[in-house]
Amino acid sequence: MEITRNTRLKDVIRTASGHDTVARLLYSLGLDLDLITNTPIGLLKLGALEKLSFGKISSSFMDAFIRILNSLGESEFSNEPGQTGIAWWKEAVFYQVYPRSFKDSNGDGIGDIKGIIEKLDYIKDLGADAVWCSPFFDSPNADNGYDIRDYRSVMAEFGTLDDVKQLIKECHDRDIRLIIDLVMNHTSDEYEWFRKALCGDEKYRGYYMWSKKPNNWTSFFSGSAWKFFPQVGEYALHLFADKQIDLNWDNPDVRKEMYDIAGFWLDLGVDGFRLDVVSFISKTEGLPDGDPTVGSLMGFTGIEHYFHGPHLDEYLREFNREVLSPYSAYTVGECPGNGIMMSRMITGDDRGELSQLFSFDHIENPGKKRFDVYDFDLRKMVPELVRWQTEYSDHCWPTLFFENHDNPRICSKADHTGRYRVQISKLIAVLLFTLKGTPYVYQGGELGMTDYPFRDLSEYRDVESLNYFREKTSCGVAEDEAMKMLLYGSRDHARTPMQWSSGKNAGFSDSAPWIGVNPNYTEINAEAEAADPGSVLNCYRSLISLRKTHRTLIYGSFRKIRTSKNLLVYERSGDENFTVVINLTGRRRRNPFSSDSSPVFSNYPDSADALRPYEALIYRR
Ligand code: TEU
Ligand code: CA
Repeated sequence: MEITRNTRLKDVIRTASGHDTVARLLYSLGLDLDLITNTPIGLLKLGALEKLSFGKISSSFMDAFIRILNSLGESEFSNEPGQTGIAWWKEAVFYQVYPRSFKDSNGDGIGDIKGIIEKLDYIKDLGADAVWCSPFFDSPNADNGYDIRDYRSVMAEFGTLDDVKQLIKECHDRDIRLIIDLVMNHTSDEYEWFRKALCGDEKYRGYYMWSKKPNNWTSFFSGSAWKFFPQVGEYALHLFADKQIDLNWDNPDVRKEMYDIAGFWLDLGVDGFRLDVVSFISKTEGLPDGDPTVGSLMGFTGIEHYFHGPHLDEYLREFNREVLSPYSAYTVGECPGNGIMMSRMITGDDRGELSQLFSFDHIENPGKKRFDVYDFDLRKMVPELVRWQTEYSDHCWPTLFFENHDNPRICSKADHTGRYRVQISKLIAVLLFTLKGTPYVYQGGELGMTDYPFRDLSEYRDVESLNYFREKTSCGVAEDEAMKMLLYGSRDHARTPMQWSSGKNAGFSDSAPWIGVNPNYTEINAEAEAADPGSVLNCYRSLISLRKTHRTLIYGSFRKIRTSKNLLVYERSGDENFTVVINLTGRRRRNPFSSDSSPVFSNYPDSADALRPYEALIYRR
């Protein structure tokens, strides 16, 4: 179906690309898709949006928008219900390790592979079945290992290839699966391929994306996405730091290299991959300029040309056929900005692409971006969360996560006063382990670790934060205001050392860690929490075990029960029935179920008739 200004909105959102693009557009304006599905607005023609937007949507934006809608190809999808197949990764609880900040085994202040091995029993005791380990490959660390200099060797600071082989073995000895983090969209500028390209080697030049005249795309880490290399007199594309150069996936040799690399690690025994920004690998041919309005709404100019590029599905299918399926490897793709319907194309069980993906819209409130100074409102994430529970289709399986190494701590984000740290952390655990999908716990989330009280720019380490500060202040933002933005959005909050004990450096290392330890480690740490029955850690343990002993919490159907917007109430049904009642606010609310029966779980130590701030209850019938 060709989309024009005369297409009615309700027809636009019948296509996968139309649905997701309109939903994303509304989301960035702080609105919800229900606006179109549940009201006569759906009857309006696309062109009418221009007039209704009070100048927010320009005519050139509408042109770009229509072009995007029509360029996304494979659009129609069917809503056929199906049978959800079983798989180990649907039943597993994943635990994400960020090696640099997890455990230092040799006293140099930097976490390492041997440190992870030391703590595998801790991960096992938590109840996790699988580990996702962030990159440990050789890297100059422009972006903490997401800039890979050699895909087949290990960062010296982290250990050796033998250490990783040992890690694989020790995981498997404990029945823990291990997936590793493959960064296939870009390489370090210090990688052999790029160095050869700079020396004029034609073969390797073709591995990257060049231009004599850069387009207007911006980098995720501030400024232009192009860097000039005088050696060759041209600019190379880098969507991230200028030491992370984008690979040219349209070159079959590049794809072959990547499949070989994946095969190398699968031969060593890893169980699969988390694929870094894998949805960005295919870019619109000719690398045309991005639309400025789309750019300012999304925060990044050019994104419509690669967030689900023209050959993405084709390349993922090829990757799967060539290397993943022969090993039955599991994959979870990082797909920022990919909406629910297009995600079905990537993860549908009959599509032969990826097992699962991470999409991030629920992590930020509608209309907000990570560096905005605001308190995250849990209520506003509900429509998005519920949609992935009900509309993602029986042929797909959601991931469940609220934290990772790129986001501030959720308990701080939702309440910067810290007053309800314990309740919010446990509320999040209830969502992780009672919603449908595969839970991903990020290291320290199970302790209710918080954001770090950064005061000085010198305490930050992340290239994104440092560049952001420089960009903002050079554009006239006052320094203290820019500092406040970092305090709300920096990825470094998630990267402070894991708090193991109340001992020196939180038990992370014998010497000063590479980034500050949160001063609250004396109270918030694994050792103290293990001994406290009411701790966040013990809540995680008991909810994981609840989930494991009741398959209804894994495969049972999901139904949202309508109450007020301040509560999230849902049911998981199968052999049994679980009802989950969550107060999403910091105020007392009436409990619609209080007289029914007593809950099997509460995030408060005692019971009460009314729902207390952020109270979360699980009932079993
Ligand atoms: O992140 C990609 C990504 O788009 C974001 O999550 C990003 O960190 C930020 O939100 C942009 O505003 C992945 C990795 O998870 C991240 O650590 C890397 O820095 C990035 O790719 C580049 O490899
Ligand atoms: Ca170390």
